Amino acid sequence: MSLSRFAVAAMAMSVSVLALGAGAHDGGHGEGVNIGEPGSVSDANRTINVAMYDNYYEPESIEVKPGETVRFVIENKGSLVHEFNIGTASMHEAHQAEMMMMVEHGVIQGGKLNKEMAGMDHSMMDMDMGKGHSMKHDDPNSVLLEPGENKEIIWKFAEKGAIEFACNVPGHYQAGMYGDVNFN
Ligand SMILES: [Cu+2]
Repeated sequence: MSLSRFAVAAMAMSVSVLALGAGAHDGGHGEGVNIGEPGSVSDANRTINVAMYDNYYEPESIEVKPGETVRFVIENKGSLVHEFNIGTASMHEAHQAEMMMMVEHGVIQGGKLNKEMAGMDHSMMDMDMGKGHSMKHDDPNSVLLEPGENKEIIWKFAEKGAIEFACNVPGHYQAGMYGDVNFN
């Protein structure tokens, strides 16, 4: 998450969290938890297929080894736009504020994504979003899919940490659309 993205997310959060974020360089990683990093397909020995429905995942949780690189193939089998995002609970909470803005600006419209708007970099929305912010949904730890779409994420997990995969489309996390990453 870039600084500007973090700043915008933090604005929607409490003053105490804002103060914490200002002092913590790794604020975007959530209390120092290392969520891992984008991996190379050549290091991935395993594919995990994840199906997204309204509003849950199949499987409900996943098992990985510390340091393992996994190829995720994510498919949206629901009727709404859904996200697969690897992060800590606090990262997901911050991202939900951003997703709320994407809904308010019409980037996410129920079962459709306004891809033209989602790809805009510096737009008229800068007035609302803060200069330099964009509606781009391009974090490497996340995909946002329309019904019927599928995409891959190659992810290299770090050592153990409290990590979840989650959908941060407004209301979906609250409806239970998240699952644990268990390290074995
Ligand atoms: Cu969802």
